[in-house]
Amino acid sequence: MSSFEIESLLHENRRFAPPAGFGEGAWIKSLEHYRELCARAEADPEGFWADLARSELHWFTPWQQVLDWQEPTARWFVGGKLNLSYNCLDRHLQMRGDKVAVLWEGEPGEVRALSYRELHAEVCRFANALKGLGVGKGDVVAIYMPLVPEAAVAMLGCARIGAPHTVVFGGFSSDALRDRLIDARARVVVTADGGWRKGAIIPLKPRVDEAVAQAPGVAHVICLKRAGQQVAMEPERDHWWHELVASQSAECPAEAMDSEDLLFILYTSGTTGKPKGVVHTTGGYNLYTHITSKWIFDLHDEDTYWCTADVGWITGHSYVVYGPLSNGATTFMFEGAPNQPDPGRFWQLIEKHRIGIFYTAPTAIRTFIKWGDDWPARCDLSSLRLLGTVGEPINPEAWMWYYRVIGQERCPIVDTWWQTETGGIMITPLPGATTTKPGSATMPFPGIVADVVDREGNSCPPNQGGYLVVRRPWPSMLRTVYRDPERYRQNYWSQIPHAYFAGDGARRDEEGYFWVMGRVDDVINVSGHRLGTMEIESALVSHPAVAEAAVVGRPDELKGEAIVAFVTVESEVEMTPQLLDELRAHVVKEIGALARPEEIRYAEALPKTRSGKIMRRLLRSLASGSDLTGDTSTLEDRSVLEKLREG
Ligand code: 6R9
Repeated sequence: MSSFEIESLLHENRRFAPPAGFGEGAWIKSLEHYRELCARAEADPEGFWADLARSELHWFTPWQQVLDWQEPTARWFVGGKLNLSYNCLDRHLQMRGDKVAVLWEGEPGEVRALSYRELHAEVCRFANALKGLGVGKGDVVAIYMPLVPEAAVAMLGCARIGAPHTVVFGGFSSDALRDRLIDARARVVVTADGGWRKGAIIPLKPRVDEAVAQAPGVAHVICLKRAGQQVAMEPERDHWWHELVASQSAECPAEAMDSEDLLFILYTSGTTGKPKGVVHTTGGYNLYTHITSKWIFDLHDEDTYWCTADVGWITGHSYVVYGPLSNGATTFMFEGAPNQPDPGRFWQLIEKHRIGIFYTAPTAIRTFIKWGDDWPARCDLSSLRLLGTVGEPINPEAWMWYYRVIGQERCPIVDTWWQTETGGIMITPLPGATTTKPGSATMPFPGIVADVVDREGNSCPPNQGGYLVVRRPWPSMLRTVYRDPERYRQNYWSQIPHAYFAGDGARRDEEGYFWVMGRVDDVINVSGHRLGTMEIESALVSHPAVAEAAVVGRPDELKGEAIVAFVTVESEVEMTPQLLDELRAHVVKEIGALARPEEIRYAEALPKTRSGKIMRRLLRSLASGSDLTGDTSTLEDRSVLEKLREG
């Protein structure tokens, strides 16, 4: 964020109280109610979470200990047994068997509605099919699918039999998929013949074939027929979903899982070249995603709720699938792009399906602004009663547009700050209780002890920027980095004494509102997608022509940040426009289209200190076209700056 933006945020003083009457029908009714919950959690944190776990979830066996905390290792609801798929399905059958659980629209326009009874049956059939392939408790299943109901079926099917899943976003390349299959030691991959995106078909199965050829641990591939594509099927290894489930029973008992059994691994970018496998376990994750869904989105039985995230991201896990279904809500999924066939598609979907709660990303909102007010104006948005955002800081003007044009000044906005690692929303308004300020995620969820601190861990005074931390363990916190406990400790629990280090910069204003500024590490946020600069650098240098690469983010009006890469090439290589295209394509192949550099600049050398460190601060200034302020005296060779400035 530029100093100009920080300056303007400091002067943001518009505020919006919850709409009159909203609190009466809401789960959390007022600021006093919120404060009571916080006070209760403060006085007795374990009692607070235990009461909720008892009243909100079904347990096969109660726990013996609420929390076992040996920094940095947390175990929640120790000894308790439960099943997330049971809490999302079975317990609703009696009261809500015929209620729609998953409502879905494909990009070409077909609609499907699965009731809780139907979803339960599908999940059981799929779970039995997995068992038939020899998958049992602890066997990792990778899911690489379009956004179709079967993606949720596959996740819930895994949870039902205790097979941890690792969902890989369908936009990742076969190389990225392969790396994750190997790291997670996946035994099975669930995919589809393709999925629709922007009027074209994404070739998922061919990418799986490539990846699995280099991931020998994968014994089976299950392929859903979705796009009617011709795909190669490897005998023995590959199975059509519909053939596999056809003969399966629609009953499959939910395994009693230990509260701390591994539920899923989700890979996310960090400060090294290798994505890390964030580990979430069963009990705490179920509780926290359940209660945050309920209180923040104020879910009631008559609501149709739409979170636009893909299940390949944590938002899709927690707030498309598990949180809403645990609450017995109707969750809507849309497979396609917001401008397919025209830029009005989202608003048409809201009108058609009478969506009440809508949760999306600031980058999407900025794109809608660009497309113009006319598209939403043509649709009836009167069903909306609550709006949310996630993924990156929202600039106040985008917030105001969302409030005015989409919410028609009637709907509260919840700006929710959280991460793959936190499992659920951490800092957020509660719609019936919190007065919001555009650009602020406001205050911590009850029971969450967040703070803004300096390097030593001292709280910063109001309006002074610092590091965002969490001081106490919470139920859905990541438990470790898969097969790398040292990286877990190092990354999250050793930067600031006795606190979870989020990697974000923030400040708190005089009223205690949090203003999240963005990453303080080598992670950039492109259209709400997290990417490590090191990952992209590794991809670039894996190309034979590239000698060195440094990647930085440049502020971008639509995407938040855009990727700018600086490279030097091997001495015998000549840089040409073709080679630049090839390098871009190479990054897409290594990681996926979401990592394609917006711009690649090259020179004979990169700016380095005398000790050989690349001066990223200078590269960031170059990338954004701003003046090279600050100290350049440690720079080894000043002339390289001039060459890179021209691009
Ligand atoms: C849920 C999700 C996490 C990073 C996080 C921060 C940024 C997310 C935000 C936000 C400001 C918000 N972020 N929500 N920044 N305001 N409301 O996005 O997870 O993909 O792991 O990204 O996203 O920088 O550290 P993930």
